[in-house]
Amino acid sequence: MIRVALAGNPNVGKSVIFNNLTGSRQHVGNWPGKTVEKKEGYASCDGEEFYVVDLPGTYSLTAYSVEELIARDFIVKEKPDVVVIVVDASNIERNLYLVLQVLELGVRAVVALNKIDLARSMGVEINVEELKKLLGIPVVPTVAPRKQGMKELCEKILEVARRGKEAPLPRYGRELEEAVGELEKILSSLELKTYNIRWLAIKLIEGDKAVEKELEKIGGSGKVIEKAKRIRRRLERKYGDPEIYVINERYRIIQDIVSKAVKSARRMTVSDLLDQAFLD
Ligand SMILES: Nc1nc2c(ncn2[C@@H]2O[C@H](COP(=O)(O)OP(=O)(O)O)[C@@H](O)[C@H]2O)c(=O)[nH]1
Ligand SMILES: [Mg+2]
Repeated sequence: MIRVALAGNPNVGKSVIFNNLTGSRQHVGNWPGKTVEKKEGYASCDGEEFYVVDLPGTYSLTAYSVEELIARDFIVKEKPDVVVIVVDASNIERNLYLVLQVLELGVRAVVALNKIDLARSMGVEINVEELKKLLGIPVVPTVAPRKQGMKELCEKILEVARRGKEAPLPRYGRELEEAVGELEKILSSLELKTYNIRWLAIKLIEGDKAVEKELEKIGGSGKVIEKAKRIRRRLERKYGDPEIYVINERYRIIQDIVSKAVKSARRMTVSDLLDQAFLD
C-alpha cells in the first residue's frame, strides 16, 4: 500500500487536510516512546487505498526538538512513498525553509499550497507554475476548510507515488557545494543504505549531533567525522557559525524563488515582522 506522510510548519492546515483525506478512518495515538500525538489514517483516491500519517508540525528538521527528530526520522527511516509538504501560502517565505529541508532528504514530494484564500486577501500572488518549475515538484493550490484542491492533491500523490521520481536536491553556493562534495566522497565508501549521502554531508557541516551519533555506530566512520570537523573549522574562520552559514545558504535560494514566483501587493512593515516574531 502507498504510504504518505504530511509535513509542514505548525498551523498551516495539516490537520484539516489530514481529516479531508482520511475522513473518519483515522487513529490517534502517540509516537513510540514519546508524548507527541501521532495521527494515522487511510484515504482512497481513484479506487486506490493509501496510508496517511500526520507528522508533527515543525519549522525545521534539526535535532534540537523531539518533534523535529520524529518528523525527520520517519522520513529517513520509514521512507514514505510520498511526502506532502503543506505550505501556508500567506507566509510562503518562511514555509519554504521546511520545503527545502524536506527536499534535502531526497524524497518524492508534493507541495499542498494551502491558505491561498488568505494569501489572496493579503494581496500575495503566487505563480504556481513558476514555483513548480523552481522546486521541481508538483504544487497544488488548496483551501482545506472548503475542500478546494483535495481531489487534485490526491491525484498528484498517486501520480508521484507511481512514477517514483525523486525531487531534485537543492543546490547551494559553490563553497558549500565543494564542502558537501568532499564529505560525500568519503561517505559513499561507507555502508549507508538508509541515508541520503548528501543529506548526511549537509548535517555534518551543520554539526548535527544526532547524525554524528548515528554515524559513530558505523564502522570506518571516524575519517568522515574528522574531515567534517576540519571543514567546520575552515568555514567558521571565514563565516562564523557553520550552522548559520548553511541556514543562510538555504535562505539565498528561498529569496531567489520568492523573487521569481511571488508578488506581494504590500511589503511587510517592521511592525508586521515584530508581530510575527512575537506570535511564534
Ligand atoms: N483561511 C484559511 N484557513 C485555513 C486553511 N486551512 C486551514 N485553515 C485554518 O488554519 C488553522 C490551523 O489549521 P490546522 O489544520 O489545525 O493546522 P495544523 O497545525 O497544520 O494541523 C485552523 O483554524 C484552520 O481552520 C485555508 O486553506 N484557508
Ligand atoms: Mg495539526
